[in-house]
Amino acid sequence: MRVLVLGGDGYLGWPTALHLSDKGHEVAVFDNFARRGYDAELGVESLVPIASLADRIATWREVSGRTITSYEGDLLDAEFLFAAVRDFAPDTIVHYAEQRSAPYSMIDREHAVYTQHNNVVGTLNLLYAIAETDPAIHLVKLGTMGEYGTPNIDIEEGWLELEHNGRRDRVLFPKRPGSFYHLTKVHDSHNIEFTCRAWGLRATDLNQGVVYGQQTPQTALDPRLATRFDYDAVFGTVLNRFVIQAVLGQPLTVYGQGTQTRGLIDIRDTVECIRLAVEHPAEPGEFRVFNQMTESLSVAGIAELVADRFPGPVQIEHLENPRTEAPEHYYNVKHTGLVGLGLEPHLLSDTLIESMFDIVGANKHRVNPEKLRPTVRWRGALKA
Ligand code: NAD
Ligand code: USQ
Repeated sequence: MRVLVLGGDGYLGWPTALHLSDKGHEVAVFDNFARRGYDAELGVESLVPIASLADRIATWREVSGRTITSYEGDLLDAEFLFAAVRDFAPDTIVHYAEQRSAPYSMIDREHAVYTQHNNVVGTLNLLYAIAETDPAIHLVKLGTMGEYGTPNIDIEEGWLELEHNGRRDRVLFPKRPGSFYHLTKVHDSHNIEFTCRAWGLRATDLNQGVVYGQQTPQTALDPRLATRFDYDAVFGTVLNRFVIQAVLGQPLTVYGQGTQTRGLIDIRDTVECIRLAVEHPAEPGEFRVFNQMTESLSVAGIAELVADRFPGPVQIEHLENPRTEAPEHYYNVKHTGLVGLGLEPHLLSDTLIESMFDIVGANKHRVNPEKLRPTVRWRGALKA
């Protein structure tokens, strides 16, 4: 298949492009390098050095003999986007190209507006590009488990069968997201579902949990193929951050009591889920939703697991939670759709955590320890 990966220079987009190329698909990546720009803005860098997109692509060609096409541009530039879609003529578009940090979206009004504009308008441009170029293109869109929040009922895969006053209907599962970033994913889901209904587009919305890990079999082939590894309090995600903090001898920063529970997934399963969705497309007019996570863990549980595996003393520190989130809540998520397509999950293992300790150990001199403590407060956004 011909697959265009939007956000193909990012943490997940690059390993996905390699995985799909490795499996024999014709792959192109599209990116505006906004993510490298946030690093410059925040004064941080990926813990693991990352090559330029051109060097990554040249290395992949050297290592595998396979070609990846690249389009350097912005989803907000509709003319460029339409031209790229026409030029590459994909069967599938995998859409990762959004501002993905909840804290970044909560810095102040400018960052909230940037995030909503970038994500929602970018996706809307894409829906028009698909509809006007070739409505048969299958859109595989990255959503997030955080769209649902933490409701006091079981979380279904996108849709809910409902009985109300004696009548039944199938409705989109109610959403209660926890940041302006997570809200963009809800807005996207509604826009995408509408275009499936109104224009007959076909889409798979993947509500993904927090990703951990940094290597896939393809990125491990050459250091120039490495994907990014974020440690800072704005872009670093919880398990990756705790592993890095343990190696640095810094306390693991558990927000509140750590009783919040989240869905998680190994980066190797992320790229495989995308392959499965690509190779088993939604039907024309179908808005299909999968919950892309493999297990649920509490934040305190993740900290204990990392501390337990680390071969040295580790301090766990409970900070006042900078976010607004439910400390105690019910969490029971259905996630059978991708397993039904053939996913064989890598559950969190000692081996994986230990391999991450090694990756961090080799690069720990690159960390700026001042960027580890959270500075963005959910109510702080009001002051700007
Ligand atoms: P990332 O920031 O590393 O990658 C996103 C890429 O998209 C970047 O390379 C960025 O430059 C590009 N981009 C952003 N806006 C763009 C625009 N307007 N035009 C062109 N390119 C643009 O993020 P990631 O961690 O790889 O996440 C990828 C996707 O997966 C995001 O949509 C995110 O919401 C979702 N997701 C991530 C996680 C996680 O734990 N990392 C979990 C669930 C869902
Ligand atoms: N947390 C801590 N200490 C830390 C960092 C985080 O206790 O040092 C807690 C947070 O309070 C939260 C949980 O860990 O309860 C997860 O936080 P996170 O920063 O790892 O994840 P989140 O902000 O939800 O965002 C990440 C990605 C985002 C993706 C989302 C999936 O950045 O792109 O959409 O995970 S989900 O959480 O399922 O919505």
